[in-house]
Amino acid sequence: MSFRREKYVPKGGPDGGKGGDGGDLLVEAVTDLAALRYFRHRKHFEAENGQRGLQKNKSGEAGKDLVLRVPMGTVVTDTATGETFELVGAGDRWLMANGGKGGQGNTHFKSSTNTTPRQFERGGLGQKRTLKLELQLLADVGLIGLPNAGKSSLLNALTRAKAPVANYPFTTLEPNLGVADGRVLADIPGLIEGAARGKGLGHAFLRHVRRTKLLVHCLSVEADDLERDYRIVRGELEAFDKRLVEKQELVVLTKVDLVSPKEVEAKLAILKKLAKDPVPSSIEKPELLKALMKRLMTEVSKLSQ
Ligand SMILES: Nc1nc2c(ncn2[C@@H]2O[C@H](COP(=O)(O)OP(=O)(O)O)[C@@H](O)[C@H]2O)c(=O)[nH]1
Ligand SMILES: [Mg+2]
Repeated sequence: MSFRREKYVPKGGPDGGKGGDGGDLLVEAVTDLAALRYFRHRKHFEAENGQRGLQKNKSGEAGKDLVLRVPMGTVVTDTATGETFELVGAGDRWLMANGGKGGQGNTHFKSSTNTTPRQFERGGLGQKRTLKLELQLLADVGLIGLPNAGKSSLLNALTRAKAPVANYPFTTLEPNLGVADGRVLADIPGLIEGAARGKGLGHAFLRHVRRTKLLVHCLSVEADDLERDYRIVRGELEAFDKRLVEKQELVVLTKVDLVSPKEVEAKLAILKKLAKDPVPSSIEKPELLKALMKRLMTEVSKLSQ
């Protein structure tokens, strides 16, 4: 509430402006798959308040919206209503909570019968919500294969992931993730790799390949018996869940820089008997990586339709 104060005018008219609206709170999906780390310690988030209405009938400034950035694949659940919001692709946005509306200043209440209104409106309260953020991996491509096949290296080479790489059979229980061309690639610890580590893996594994469209089966040129290795992994998949072997599979011959072109051809010939169009690859050969990437994207696009 405010009245004009001017020289020589004993009592000016009302000039209290409208209060600014409060900012809204939104969630937006980003490609940084580790973005949920920001929510580990901070639990309360508020968009900016609107500014007070001003004299001279000036409106207060609106509060800034707050955009919470979450990894693509995050499912937001309203814990009170159970309503869910899926953020599938980067850039997807949902309005989660409306900011309060700014209140009218006393100018608004001026009329011929009420020339000096003392009324004004209080600003509305913003919406409050309790939300649960959960990352449900939406890997488009899952890298599978025996330990040491070069899965993690390939993931790192194709994306900006930093999956641990070792020259001995080695695994982490959680899959490593990376994004390439807006597609999520997951280096999935093999069932065999995890079997020795006991329980827990099965569940994590299934959860992560649930939405996978394409399985990239990595086989190293170092393998003594490619056919045997191929069948071991296929067997494990099938034993785990029959639906997994029905997924589209792309066979990749890895580490081809380690052997002669002649040997690469011989090994590809073996793989051709097992799968359609096996692809040679090496993290040392950018041209092969490029071709592989192209092939991956073509296959995934086909499967997305
Ligand atoms: N020369 C060569 N070595 C590779 C290549 N890819 C992976 N490696 C090596 O193979 C070993 C196993 O790789 P890693 O990615 O950890 O295999 P994973 O167990 O299937 O994840 C590591 O020593 C890597 O450095 C490649 O294209 N060329
Ligand atoms: Mg690995």
